[in-house]
Amino acid sequence: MEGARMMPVDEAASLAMLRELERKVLWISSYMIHHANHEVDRGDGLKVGGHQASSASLVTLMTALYFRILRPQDRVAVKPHASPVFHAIQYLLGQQSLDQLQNFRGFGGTQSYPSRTKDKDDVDFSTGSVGLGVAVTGFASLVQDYVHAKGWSKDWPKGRMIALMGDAELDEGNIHEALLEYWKHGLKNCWWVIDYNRQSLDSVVSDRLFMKLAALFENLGWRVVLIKYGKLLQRVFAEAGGQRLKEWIDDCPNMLYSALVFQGGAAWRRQLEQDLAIHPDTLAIVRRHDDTALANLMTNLGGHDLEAIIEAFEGAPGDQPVCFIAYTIKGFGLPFQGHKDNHAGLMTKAQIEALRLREGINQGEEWDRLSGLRLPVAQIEDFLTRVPFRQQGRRRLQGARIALEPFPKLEWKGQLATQTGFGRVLDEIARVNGPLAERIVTTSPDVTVSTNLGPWVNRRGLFSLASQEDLFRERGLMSPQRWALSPKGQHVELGIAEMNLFLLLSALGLSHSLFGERLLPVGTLYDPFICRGLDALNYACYQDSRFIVAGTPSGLTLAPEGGAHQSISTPLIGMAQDGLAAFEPAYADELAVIMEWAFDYIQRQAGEDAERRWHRDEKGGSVYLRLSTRPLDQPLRTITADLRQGIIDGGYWLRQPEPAAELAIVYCGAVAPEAIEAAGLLCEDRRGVGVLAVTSADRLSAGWHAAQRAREQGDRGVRSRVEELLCVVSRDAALITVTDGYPETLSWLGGVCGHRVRALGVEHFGQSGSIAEIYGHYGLDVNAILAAAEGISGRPVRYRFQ
Ligand SMILES: Cc1ncc(C[n+]2csc(CCOP(=O)(O)OP(=O)(O)O)c2C)c(N)n1
Ligand SMILES: [Mg+2]
Repeated sequence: MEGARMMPVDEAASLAMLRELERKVLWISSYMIHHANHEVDRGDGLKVGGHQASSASLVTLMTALYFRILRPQDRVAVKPHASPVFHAIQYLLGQQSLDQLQNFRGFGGTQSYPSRTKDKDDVDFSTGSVGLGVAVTGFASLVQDYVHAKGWSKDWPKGRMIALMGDAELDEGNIHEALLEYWKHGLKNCWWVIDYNRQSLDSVVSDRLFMKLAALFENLGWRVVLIKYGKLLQRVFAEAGGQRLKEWIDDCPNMLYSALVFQGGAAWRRQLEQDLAIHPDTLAIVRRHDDTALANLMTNLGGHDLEAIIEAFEGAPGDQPVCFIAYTIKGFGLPFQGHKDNHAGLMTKAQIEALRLREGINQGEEWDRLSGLRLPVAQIEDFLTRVPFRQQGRRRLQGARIALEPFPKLEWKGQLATQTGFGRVLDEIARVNGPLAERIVTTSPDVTVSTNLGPWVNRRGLFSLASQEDLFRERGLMSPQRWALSPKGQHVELGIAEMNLFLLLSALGLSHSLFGERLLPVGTLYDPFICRGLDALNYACYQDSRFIVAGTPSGLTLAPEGGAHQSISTPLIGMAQDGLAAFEPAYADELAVIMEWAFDYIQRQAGEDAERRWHRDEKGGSVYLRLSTRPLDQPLRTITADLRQGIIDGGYWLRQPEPAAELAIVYCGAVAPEAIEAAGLLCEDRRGVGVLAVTSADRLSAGWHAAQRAREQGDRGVRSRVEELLCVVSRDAALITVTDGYPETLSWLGGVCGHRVRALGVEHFGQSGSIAEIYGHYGLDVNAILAAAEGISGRPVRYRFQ
């Protein structure tokens, strides 16, 4: 019989210790939240919240994991609202400071949601936007497989990538997209532990739907482990009449169960007496328990029972991803447990006092790491120092910098599109086959060939843990694509889901930190679909993941391929996205310069204080290249050091304006020919019209803002690139800006030195046709530029068509 089995002494002692720690974690996390809301005067009288109920839900599971199950190589994404639990555990392990706890949700303190970049302790994956932290774990596991398949990461064993997730997170579509992708790649070392409290933010989660989700996991190769009942209940179920009680619980609607949890022992008794009146054996069980014991029994769900949890974790298979569905009670152990509206609930002062007394914590000892624990301090400390998870201290690894030399020097002749240039640079890197080529990993959501990654893939192969020859090739059938799959391959082909692209990039771009091996990830997608994956892109940047992403083709230049896919807003996304340097070159030689710089930039690492310097370049980041399929005549020129710097800083004069010129044309990207031709025509009746090539509106504007800030802080000599560029334009002159994107990408240039501006760009989209037709239709052609010149100067222009 279950209950009669004797437990080894060590195991019993370990469980007793964990039970004490569980109480302590609940106390500290609750007190952290309470303190932030009641004790800290933030001057604005606002409560900062803290999601006590949501936090309490995971206390037992996290106690079992962190103090017993986890190893240093395991990486965890902790549910956003369990942040206090995570930090409390770190504190007990001696890896978090008291002042950080006391400043929960405050400026510079522990973050509301675990954050790799802002928290000072050891957060593996940021969470916050629900679904993303969960899904990144599976991709991290695939990256781990990749790194090990290459024979790297020898000093760091494979770990489990774990998500501690809310049940409502399964409503997010990105989770389901990820599950399909994992299946294709043979995911293994991944655990998703679902905090199945059957509550979301607003309401109660549907139980019947959830069991369908469990079937979905199984269908996709996961082992599903239910952690449904605790040991108390399991023992009672084995007694006479116990099965009836189990049936009663299984049939109990979530709403009723939640209400009874909230109401407590007497309510349980009333309900059970009524429902089980004709089952004397079962009633006897109920009557044997007093109100407190009855409430304990009836809320003894698996997710709050250390023994049941440990049994499940320790018995999990090693060769499959595992989904644990842990039944829990939102707010367990707190006064609002089970209440359907408890998500944002905060404990009152009286309630926290009652909790303090219940946990045996003396006044004034609220923050003591070990106060209120009923085991000898030395024994607890000894246990804590031996917790396997903490044996490596802070687990932030570093990957050595990858040398870029020799970076290919290509000659660019004739007509070329930037997308073609992009493919050629990668192809040449692959051909040269140096350390750079070895560390690049490419990926694309089903647009590998159409974004020009084909030549790279032909040379480097597709990644898969299992080898598979290219059948077409084996049979001698003609195809430009050689798509053999093997563990040596360096391209990860994804299905069409841009969320997955950015989540995979996010994981690849953290490989140095998670696995100690630096990768240089390059992803491609059609530019408009950046919006489809935007939250995951933002998430990747927030985690300080490092990668290059090429959005191509972009803008109206997609012309005949489909009006629906013309991207307009992406240049603004590139500018506004923190952690992402955006470029939109017109020519292949510019792109080559940018790519070389980008492979260095994504590897830079500087401390947070570097942020305070006026230019943040030393800090590094990710890079976005907005490219086009429009072939342009390439300039025949040598890239001088000055030109190189201009391209990187975001712009240079293609043709310097004469001092008295009344006009300059500023262009960005594939509209270069229109800008140049219009300038040529305008020069017939206007003196020395300048042409400014913008390769990065993002970096020009960032540099400008930074320089202004630096000057305001006393660094008066600082001048940004864009200020240097525009100061040569007479103050009376006007700027005509033109770009194949939203006009405000460049219109701000007028603010730099006070020039009048006419900003041309795309405000409407959707027609397909030739580029000439579409540029004409939407006002981006030569004639539109001439019309703008006429409009802004008030004088007719000779060559303008009416
Ligand atoms: C993408 C996104 N949408 C909405 C929210 C706001 N939000 C925060 S938690 C939450 C629901 C949480 O439910 P669950 O995942 O079950 O966690 P629990 O608190 O019940 O453990 C919502 C809607 C969010 N953080 N991210
Ligand atoms: Mg929930």
